[in-house]
Formats: sequence, structure tokens, C-alpha cells
Amino acid sequence: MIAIPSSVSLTTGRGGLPVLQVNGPAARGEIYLHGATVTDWTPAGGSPVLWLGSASRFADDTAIRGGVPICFPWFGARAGHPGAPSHGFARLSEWSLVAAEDDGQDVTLRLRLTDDDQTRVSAWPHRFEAVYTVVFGSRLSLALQVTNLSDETVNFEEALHTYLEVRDIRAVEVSGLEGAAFHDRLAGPGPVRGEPGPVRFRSETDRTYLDTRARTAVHDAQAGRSVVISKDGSAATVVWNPWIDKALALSDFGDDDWTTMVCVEVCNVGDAAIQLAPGGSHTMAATFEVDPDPITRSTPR
Ligand code: TA6
Repeated sequence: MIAIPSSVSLTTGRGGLPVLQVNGPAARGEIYLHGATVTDWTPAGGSPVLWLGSASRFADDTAIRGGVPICFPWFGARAGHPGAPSHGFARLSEWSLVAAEDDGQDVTLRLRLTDDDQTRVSAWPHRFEAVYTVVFGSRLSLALQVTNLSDETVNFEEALHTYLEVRDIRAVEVSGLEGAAFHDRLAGPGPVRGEPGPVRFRSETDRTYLDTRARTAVHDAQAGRSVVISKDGSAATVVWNPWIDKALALSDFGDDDWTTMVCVEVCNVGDAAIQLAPGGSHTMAATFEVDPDPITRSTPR
């Protein structure tokens, strides 16, 4: 067991799952070893930024519904493998804590996942190492580094499937994607031309924005805050809200939970999947920052 600072404790969390709890100078945080799922980031003096559902299950055979599940090494369904878990095996696996540090301001945790007997017979059977670095500070920084330990070139998809808490999705806007073409999962194949304004939510929304390295922001006027999401090493962004019917269809989604969450996912999926030569590494990073300024833009009716 590695040495951990006094601001970090490894304890038993919901569902009896092991969880690392962080009480740092700049923020409170929580990350389950199950899926290396960050489930809380609360900046000092602020309110929780990540969303957890009222019906989220904490069990080792299901992904945690909320926080930041890690989708890897595929996104969505795995073509040709109908029995493969949605969004890959990383969010269903137990990661290991390999480093923990408190520098007096930020608390940094590093977790690791490598191939094992199960992954080597999965829909993605390659040798790999994934190292996930999480910095709990006045900002939340996430970095997923994947290294190809096999002797063949590999392709993989990855997403930080981030659930953000909002007062009411019907009064939320997401900026930064103006003009970017997107795949609309609800409208079938083929990219859709971009839209000139911010993303607003009036029904189920499930969009993959292609070829965008832009910073985005979730404007929650009712909460008087915006959450700004910067990214590096990511060429796509997914925006999702299940709305009424999809939320009803998901057993680990409370019927009204859809109103208080939005997913903005820093990712490399589809045409932006990553190709790694033997021995190669790739890092995808996202940083979240709360801007407490109320939104100057009028809230859409
Ligand atoms: O991120 C959008 C999405 O791919 C949606 O299509 C929806 O399936 C969502 O992920 C949640 O997927 P999950 O497997 O966690 O229920």
C-alpha cells in the first residue's frame, strides 16, 4: 500500500465499494476505485459540481451513474460484439491507486489499470496500461494516459463521460460548439451542419461534435454559475441529456433526474478514435473550472 497524505482516506463507500475521499485545502473530492470514477468535486466554499443520480447503483457489475465514468477502450456498443458492455470495460474494472500527493493546495491521485485475463479475452484483447491522474484543486483536472504494451498497432475510443449538476436543464446553455458539425444519434447517420448558437435542451439530446478542440462552458443561470471545460488531446465532444422517456427507460436513473444533469464528454470517438503504434502513448486531458459570475446572457425561455 502506498503512502497517502492525511487529506486522503481510503474507506468503504456506497455499496461497500472502496472509495478514496479527499479533504484538501482547495476542494473536497471522492473517487471510487471501481472504474476510477470521480463522484465528487466540490471546490472550497462552493457547491458540488458533479451530478450523481438518485437511483445510481454502486455495484461491481455496473457502471456508476454519475460523476465521471471512463469510457475505454470503446464508446457505446462494440461493433461485432453484442455481449460487450456499453462504453468498454474500464468503468467496470477496479483500478489501483499508485500515487497520492498533497502539495498544500491541490491533492493529486494517480490510478492505474492494465490488461488482465478478462480484458485479454474481451472485445479489445490488447496489452495496455492506462494511468489516470486526478487533481482535486480549485479546478478539477483529469488526464487519461494510455500506453500500447502490445507489439501491434491498436485503435481505441475514450471518453470522460462527465455528469454535471444543473438546476434545470431547460434553462441551461452549452457554449463553445457553435458552428461545429455533429452526429445526432437520434437522427441517424451522417453529420449535421453546425448550429450558430449555444446548445439548448428541449428534448432528448445526444450529439457527438466532430473535429472540435474547443473549450466549452455549461451556463447555469439559475445556479448563478458556469462550468468551463478545457481539454487537450481530444478531438470530439459529446453532449447528452436523456430527457423524459430515456430517463424512464434507464433503471438507474430517477424519473425526474434528467432535469438536474447534463453530460459534456471530452472524448476521442468515431473518426477521432486513437491509433497507437507498439510502445506508443496518448494522453487526453480535461480541466473543469467554476465561474461564479451569473450569466450575462438572458436565460432562454
Ligand atoms: O454519452 C451519450 C451516451 O452514449 C448515450 O447514448 C447514452 O447511452 C449514455 O451515453 C449513457 O450510456 P450508459 O451505457 O452509461 O447508460
